Amino acid sequence: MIDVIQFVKLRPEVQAELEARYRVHWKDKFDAVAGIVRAAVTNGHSGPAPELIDRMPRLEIIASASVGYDGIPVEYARSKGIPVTNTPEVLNDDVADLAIGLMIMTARRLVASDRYVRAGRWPQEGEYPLAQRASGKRVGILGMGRIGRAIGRRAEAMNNTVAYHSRHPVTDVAWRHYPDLVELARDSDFLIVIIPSTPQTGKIVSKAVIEALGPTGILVNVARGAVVDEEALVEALQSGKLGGAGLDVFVNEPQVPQVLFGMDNVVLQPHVGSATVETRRAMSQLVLDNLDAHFAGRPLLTEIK
Ligand code: 8YV
Repeated sequence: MIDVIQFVKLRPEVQAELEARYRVHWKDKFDAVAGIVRAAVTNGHSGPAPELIDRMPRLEIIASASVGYDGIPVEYARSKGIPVTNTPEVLNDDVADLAIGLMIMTARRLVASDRYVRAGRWPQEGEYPLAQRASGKRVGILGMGRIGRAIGRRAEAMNNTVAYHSRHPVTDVAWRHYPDLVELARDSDFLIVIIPSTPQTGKIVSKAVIEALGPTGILVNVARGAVVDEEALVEALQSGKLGGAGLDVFVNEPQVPQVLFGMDNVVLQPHVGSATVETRRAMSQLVLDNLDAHFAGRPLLTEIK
């Protein structure tokens, strides 16, 4: 049997299949099994770091249950001849749903108004203050990959005008491309962030971008905390320079800036973009399928190039 080390668990039904076909070891036994493992199962934020890769001389493949791979040293692994796979496509709809959900929830103040009902304030205080529309507006998307396209289609179905910023215009969408992110933010009511976290995209949503979005603008981040200047974001929300924010991701997860907890114009989620049983099952299955393909000598299904 082929030895596999797991840095994260898969969904139970896929985990059972993995255990039926491979000899599985957990990361807490790393020292004992580093010399024999030929595959590592991980996700976008759980490594293994280069030092650990160096300590696994027989490692042939790293399979990640995530689309993002900012926490995996992909180039380092590849330089050692170890391919890395991720799970693109299968989570597009879930992440796009959450992005649009956050856009609506933040604009319409759905979480704050839910709290209003639960606190028994409706009969006492009457009508809840008016919110903002989430349709018929201008939606800017930062990042126009697979998930960006799925978000754009949904935003458009709500009669929003869609525009986007990415390094290069993409040829298969008709939406307007903005070469300048500040300009896109200035021309948007909502800015939805779905760009990979890389050294180049760190804090790409800067103070200038946030302030260009402005006092009635809403920022939605379903990418990674690191791509937003979180300090500038908090400050802009406190001072009213930004209208609101719907956030699924943070710089220092699971820590969230506590000052956001009291803000009714902010909706917070615990990094759940892909967190449905259907999608997590599909992600797990793709991890297993990549391992199976590799050890059967077939081409990998979703290798990160
Ligand atoms: C989860 C994600 O964080 O796919 C990604 O990049 O951010 C998420 O799906 C996670 O990796 C699930 O294990």
